[in-house]
Amino acid sequence: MVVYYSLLVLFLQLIPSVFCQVREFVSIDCGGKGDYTDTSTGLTWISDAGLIRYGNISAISNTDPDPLQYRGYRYFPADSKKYCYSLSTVERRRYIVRATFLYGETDSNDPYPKFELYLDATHWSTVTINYPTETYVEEMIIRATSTSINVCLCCASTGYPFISTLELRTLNGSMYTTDFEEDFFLSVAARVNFGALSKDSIRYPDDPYDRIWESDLDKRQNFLVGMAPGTIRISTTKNVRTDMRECPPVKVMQTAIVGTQGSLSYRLNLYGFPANARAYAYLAEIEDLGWNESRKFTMQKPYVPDYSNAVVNIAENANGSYTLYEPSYMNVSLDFVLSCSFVKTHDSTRGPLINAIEISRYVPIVPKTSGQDASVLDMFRAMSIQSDWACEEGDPCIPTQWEWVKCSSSKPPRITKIDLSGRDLNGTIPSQLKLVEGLTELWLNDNSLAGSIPDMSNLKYLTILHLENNRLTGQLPSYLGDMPNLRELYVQNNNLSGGIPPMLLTKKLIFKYDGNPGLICREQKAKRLKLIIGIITGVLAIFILFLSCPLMLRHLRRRPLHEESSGKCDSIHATSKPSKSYSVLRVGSLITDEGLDVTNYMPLAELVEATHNFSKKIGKGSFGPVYYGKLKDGKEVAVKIKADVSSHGTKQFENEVSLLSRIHHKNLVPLIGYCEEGNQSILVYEYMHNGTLRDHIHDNVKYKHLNWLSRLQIAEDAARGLEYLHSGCNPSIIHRDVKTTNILLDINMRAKMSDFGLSKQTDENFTHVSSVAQGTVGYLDPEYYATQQLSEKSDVYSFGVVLLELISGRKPVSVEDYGAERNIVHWARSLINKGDITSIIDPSLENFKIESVWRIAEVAISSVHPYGASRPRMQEIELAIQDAIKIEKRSTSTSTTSSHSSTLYASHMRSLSNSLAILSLESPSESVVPSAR
Ligand SMILES: *[C@@H]1O[C@H](CO)[C@@H](O)[C@H](O)[C@H]1NC(C)=O
Ligand SMILES: *[C@@H]1O[C@H](CO)[C@@H](O)[C@H](O)[C@H]1NC(C)=O
Ligand SMILES: *[C@@H]1O[C@H](CO)[C@@H](O)[C@H](O)[C@H]1NC(C)=O
Ligand SMILES: *[C@@H]1O[C@H](CO)[C@@H](O)[C@H](O)[C@H]1NC(C)=O
Ligand SMILES: *[C@@H]1O[C@H](CO)[C@@H](O)[C@H](O)[C@H]1NC(C)=O
Ligand SMILES: CC(=O)N[C@H]1CO[C@H](CO)[C@@H](O)[C@@H]1O
Repeated sequence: MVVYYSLLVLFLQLIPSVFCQVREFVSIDCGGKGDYTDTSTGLTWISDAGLIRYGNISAISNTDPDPLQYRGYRYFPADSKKYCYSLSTVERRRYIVRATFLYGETDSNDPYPKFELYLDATHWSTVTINYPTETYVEEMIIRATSTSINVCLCCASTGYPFISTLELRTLNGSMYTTDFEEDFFLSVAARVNFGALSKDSIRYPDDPYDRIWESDLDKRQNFLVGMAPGTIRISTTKNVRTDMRECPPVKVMQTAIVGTQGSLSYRLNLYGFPANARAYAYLAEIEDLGWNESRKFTMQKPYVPDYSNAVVNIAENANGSYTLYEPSYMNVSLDFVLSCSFVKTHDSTRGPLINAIEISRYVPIVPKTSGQDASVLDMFRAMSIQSDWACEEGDPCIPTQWEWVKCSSSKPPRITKIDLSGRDLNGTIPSQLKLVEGLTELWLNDNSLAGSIPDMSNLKYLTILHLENNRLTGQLPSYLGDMPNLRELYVQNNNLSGGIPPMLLTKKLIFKYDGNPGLICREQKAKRLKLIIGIITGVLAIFILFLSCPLMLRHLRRRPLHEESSGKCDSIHATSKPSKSYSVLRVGSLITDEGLDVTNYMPLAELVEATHNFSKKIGKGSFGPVYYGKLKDGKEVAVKIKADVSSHGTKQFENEVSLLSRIHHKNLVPLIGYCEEGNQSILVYEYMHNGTLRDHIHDNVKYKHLNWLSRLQIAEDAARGLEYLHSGCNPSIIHRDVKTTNILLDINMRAKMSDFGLSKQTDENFTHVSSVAQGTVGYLDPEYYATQQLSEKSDVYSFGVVLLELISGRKPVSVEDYGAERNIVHWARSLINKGDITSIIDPSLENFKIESVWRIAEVAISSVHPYGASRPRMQEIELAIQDAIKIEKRSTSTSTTSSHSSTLYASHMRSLSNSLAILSLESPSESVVPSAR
């Protein structure tokens, strides 16, 4: 039996080793030309040439040639197949599996690759190359589930799948044990060495397990954004004892950062989050404290109940200086932006200290295809090892099925169809076929199979069986007549002999058996039998019908109850399955006419009266002019007149009204009526007393200044409205024109989105940059503009611009404000990337928490990411805004936290923002602040 004949057989010896000793690694240079030793690490790299059948090699020319493994990569076709490397493992041992990707600068204008990475059947990551000169690293910590693992690439949505290196690192028996390892892998999201001496990361040989400890000086990472003043880097040359379970390298523990003014903070982005995580801090006292000194601190953020009140005293916890202490959370739920802060207790003389952290996301393990099914498939593969079909790699079913099998969607998947017609199979049909219990179709016709038909009597779902045109011998087994679901049985042109089981001739079944000289056909007998069986079956059927009648009646009676909840837009909860289809209402056919009667039809005369013959114009939307009106019942309304009727036609207008009248959400401006008379198409909306958000931000004459908390609340309302359009409506609605003039404020200053679900036509700022891409200058998603592909992420981009406007109080496009950069996105991005947030904050804002502004700035910058796929969803943005509101409200609410911690928090805030001379006036502890400075 040849199983995985093409696999690399790597013997990972179990060397009995001293703790933290060097172990054997597998380092594969994908697309590499030969084997070599990397002089900087001493690691031996092998070429993948003998390990994988498919893919081509691409060389990277214009990148610096070091290290060698990044001189080229292997790439695979962008087809429906998956391409896998198989690595030998020892079952239940723990490993680090690391795949890296460096695309390199290319001359072509093709989009950069985006594809999927799988570890066995578990989705590991979506690899998205945004920057071709950056090395993307995916690292998974696993406990091997069997004697080999597959790392598969597939499903390119742009470009083609490729890989630069694949590494397997054996861990010590108990390292990285978790309570969840039966069901979860750990995907490493951050492993940071604080106080690093250089920008280089630390790995083998300093780390005997070759974990990569990223330097906090690495500019790309922004680990120290939002750093508290007084933060210094310290290091020692003395040895640090690290012989605890996770065993970080001594070199990592010899450096640290210290908050000399009492607080320490950092933030980082955790890709793949929000999620549940395993989080470790690695701490060691590496300063020599005097007898009368102490270092005690607590973690203020993120707030984790049960942990945040615990006081850390490193030397005491570790029982001595220069000794590792590794407090950990085995299961903590973290957001995309991790913002940490530590503050010293008031009886402590030194500020907090951190040497390193490590955060990994729990990734649920998806079960592989049933092992017994896979073993049978392997037997078939072994019959024809040279052919392409037998060389398909990885799991037979996940993420894509092998070309010759079909699978059930159960967990684990089972094989339901094997199609090996005409594949040059010789040998006998494996007797283990009966193990494939879910099989419904088996096609083995037109091969050279010999021997007898094996026992398949337990395959109760088998409906189609093709064995014709082989060299099968022996009898036609009698169980074939008893298979309950068999509908098609072809055995012609074999060497079968003996009698035909009578049931086969009487059953309702397509049965072909000619061309078998030895088969004896007893048709006469069979016909009589058929009659008798027919009668018996008839009687039985009637009998069964009688029996089942009461049951059926009961069933029928119950049914209407299940059919009640049918989905209208307003009854669909926001968490319902996101719909794949989008409606911008240009696609009229998506919407039916039902629902027109929900919204009032209003005669033109009534509207003329309500608006005093359209005398008070209050605005101009993309739809047309808007007038103020007051209905007879006293209700104030905004009346929108459609400017250009001719180009649309009434059918479309009806469709729009029909859809709009079914959308109800407290953060969307409600439609209360419509009118269609003469050449006029008119929509009547609830009147929003406080005008547009734009007026409140940019028009200081008409309205009083909005403070930060009100801005946050407006942002939250608007985000909710948009989120509802994206995921609460079916079909999903893309707004296409999110901007501050389309965010309206009601009498209570609650924000509602307006102007959604309309065909956009006439707004002056509305750009007609191309025949398809439409939006307002300054808010228009550049990716949508470039690709013409509209998605919800285009709204996210525009909303990001709105958030930047809220922070800065500046307009989206302005030559005076931004100079050469011209727009708010470039301007804000470059400042925020430098860690300089104070320069973008609206100078008229007072009394705000810088942390809260940071939270919004971060989510705004990720929202205006050039690539839609990298932007957050509205739901994540909403969560970020809620976070910011929580932060903002913290000291103003009657505090539940202990008074000393809020004191320190306030002082921390003060020192952070002292360049703006901002201090939260509500802070209950003014008097304590100076002592902390
Ligand atoms: C790899 O190279 C071969 C021959 O040069 C070519 O036919 C094939 O299309 C290439 N494969 C990919 C994925 O580009
Ligand atoms: C972590 O905790 C959450 C909620 O308490 C639970 O649902 C989850 O199963 C736990 N484990 C992991 C690995 O996520
Ligand atoms: C600790 O004691 C030394 C003298 O032994 C003194 O100079 C120093 O100020 C003291 N530090 C504190 C924080 O009390
Ligand atoms: C702590 O260290 C001291 C010596 O430095 C030793 O005597 C003591 O047993 C240690 N305690 C523990 C709990 O390891
Ligand atoms: C058929 O089987 C024989 C031995 O049983 C083997 O030598 C031969 O290569 C096989 N033919 C094919 C096409 O696999
Ligand atoms: C296989 C192996 O090296 N196991 C070691 C892992 O680390 C523990 C200490 O925590 C040692 O006791 C084991 O021998």
